[in-house]
Amino acid sequence: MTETAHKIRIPAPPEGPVPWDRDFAHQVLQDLLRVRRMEEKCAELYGAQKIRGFLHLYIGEEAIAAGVLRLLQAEDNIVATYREHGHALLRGIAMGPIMAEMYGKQEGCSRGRGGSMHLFDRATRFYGGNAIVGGGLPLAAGLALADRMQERAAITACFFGEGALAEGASHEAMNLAALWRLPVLFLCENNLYAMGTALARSEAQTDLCAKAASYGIATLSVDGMDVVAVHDKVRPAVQQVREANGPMFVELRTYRFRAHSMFDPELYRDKVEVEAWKLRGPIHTYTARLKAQGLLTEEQFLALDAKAQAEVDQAVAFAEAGTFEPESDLLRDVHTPAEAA
Ligand SMILES: Cc1ncc(C[n+]2csc(CCOP(=O)(O)OP(=O)(O)O)c2C)c(N)n1
Ligand SMILES: [Mg+2]
Repeated sequence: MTETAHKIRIPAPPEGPVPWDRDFAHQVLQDLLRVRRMEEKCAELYGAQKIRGFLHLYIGEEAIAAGVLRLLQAEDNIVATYREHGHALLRGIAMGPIMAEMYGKQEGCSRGRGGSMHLFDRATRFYGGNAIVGGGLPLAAGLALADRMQERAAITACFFGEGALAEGASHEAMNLAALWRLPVLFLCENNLYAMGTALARSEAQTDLCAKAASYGIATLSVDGMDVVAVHDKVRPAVQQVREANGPMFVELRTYRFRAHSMFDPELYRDKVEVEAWKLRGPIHTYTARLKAQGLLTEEQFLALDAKAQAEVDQAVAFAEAGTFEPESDLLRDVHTPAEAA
């Protein structure tokens, strides 16, 4: 256990046997690598000005999406934030349309009108991508209420950063979800910073579970850098929400390895802290555990990695071949008829 500025405690890296069979273990590793390689490419493409505007990378936090999304079913809804590329991909949106969306091309999953922060796909019930901090929680409560009213058996998984808990809308949503026993799984990705503000600098109560518990919501805190812990500990939480028809709150303790967005000089955290967290990196710790157990060879790792890289190459080619919307399309989806404007 190391302690750095802002009283941030860094536990030892995840270790110990992985209680999964080889096939499943490899599938999860493939998920982690797909997200990581896609986003590394996005960073490169941003430098080349192929991707513009905002870009918030999930690098370092992938174990959360990789661990949770496998627990959901096709009829469940997902709501996420602007740091949602990994969730979108692992929910089943193809990498090509995700990359085309990053480029702002009309072949993108939001037809090029959303960009990095607004990936959306009705078919997989991926309800965004939301640029408003805390904006997803009321949306999730609404989706769950709609399911209840339409007698659909589904849960809504709502991912958000710990910064969202400083927003009133999040508390209103948690309160109503608890009061009406809505099937929402609140998944708080606590990476300890909201842009440049450390949790303890902005919140009087830094125990995030205590906030949810104040609404009578059952809570759970999990090491979000450990894909095994995320998957195996969130599983009963998903089950509980599904069966008990009421919300649950899970804090996933994590860390982003990159800047908040592409415009952040990172003056608020020291390099020692970042390097200490990197030792807990979700891909290399998991890979090391699998190898130590004889569940993975270096050749198998390289093959999975090459597969992820090939998918990225194809996605980039798809985005490059895509087209920008013609100007004549500009008024499509504008709800006031042009003549009345
Ligand atoms: C309502 C609102 N206020 C402020 C912002 C500006 N803003 C963008 S990201 C961010 C930090 C959010 O941090 P957190 O919720 O912890 O998510 P993380 O970026 O760490 O994943 C802020 C304040 C915003 N987008 N929306
Ligand atoms: Mg945060």
